[in-house]
Amino acid sequence: MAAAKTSYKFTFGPWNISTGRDPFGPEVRKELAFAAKLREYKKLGFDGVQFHDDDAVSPDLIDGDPAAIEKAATKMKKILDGEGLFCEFVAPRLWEHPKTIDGGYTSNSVSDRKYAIERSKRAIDIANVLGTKDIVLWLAREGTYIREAKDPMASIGRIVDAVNAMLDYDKTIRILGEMKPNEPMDQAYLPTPGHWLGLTYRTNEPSRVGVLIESAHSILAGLDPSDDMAYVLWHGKLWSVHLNDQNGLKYDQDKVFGSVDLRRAFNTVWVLERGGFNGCVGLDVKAMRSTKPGDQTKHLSNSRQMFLRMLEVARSVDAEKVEAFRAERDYEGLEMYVLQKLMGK
Ligand code: XUL
Ligand code: MN
Repeated sequence: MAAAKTSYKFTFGPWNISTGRDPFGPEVRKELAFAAKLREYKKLGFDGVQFHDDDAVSPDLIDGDPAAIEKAATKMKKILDGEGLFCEFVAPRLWEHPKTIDGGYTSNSVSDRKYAIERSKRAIDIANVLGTKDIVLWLAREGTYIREAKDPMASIGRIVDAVNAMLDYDKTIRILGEMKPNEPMDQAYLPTPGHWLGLTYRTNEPSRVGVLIESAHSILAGLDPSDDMAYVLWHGKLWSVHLNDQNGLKYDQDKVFGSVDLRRAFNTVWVLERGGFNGCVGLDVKAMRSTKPGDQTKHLSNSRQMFLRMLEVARSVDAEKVEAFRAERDYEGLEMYVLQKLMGK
């Protein structure tokens, strides 16, 4: 077991301060200016920012001249430096552009697949300017609404080809897959961290391909986030997490970490701590739609507070006691020990 960390670094993305727009209704809060969002980070106790490519560089520039992209990214880097923040990762947004309507890397259109790879290379350029080596791939539209729509074997090969193209383009970047079983697609390719993990070993440089696990995504797949995290930690490939919570198998809710299931949150923190997790603690959480503008960042500070509180609980667990319960096969006793801890005893 790796030594416990003394401190964790906290991150979130600008999309985590949102207007409340959902598929059924418009904005209920005004969009906060990007610079104003960045000013919130330190106040809320956060250290770093997660970017989509077009969060860092205006969407109008993203398909244009690479020199203009670099210039815009340089400006963003200065703003980050001014706020004392670092960039954790850059993720190419391959799910909103008309050329990604049928997926990016797995689109049936040759020219659209080419667009997805070119755009991913630009995301790497942006990451280099922002001073991070981590590229996150959420494979949002890499899947189908009906199984016959794409060749499922060719699609997996195309994802590997895209990852290899990125690894070749820059010999220092790392690629982290953030898998999700559904939404926006009915059926996603590589729906779980385990699926992605298997694929990492078939890329040209497995040591540079790892995993970001989001709690809600594991829950949506009917899996326990801490088991997914433990599995990937064992492989030395858990390089980031998106912690949040989720009420059952519904749409991706991005609720405050620990707000639905305290025991699941405890297990998550216990595994991260005992497994020597070394990445940032990302909190991919959303405010409730009914939240008033003045409260629109509370879900972020609350999630961070929940993590830190759970860390205290996890650190107060007596490992020898746990071993004694295990040795006696007294799982009822162990369960009560954990429940008492969660109730503050
Ligand atoms: C989607 C999701 C994204 C990624 C970044 O469910 O979690 O916010 O984290 O692209
Ligand atoms: Mn996420």
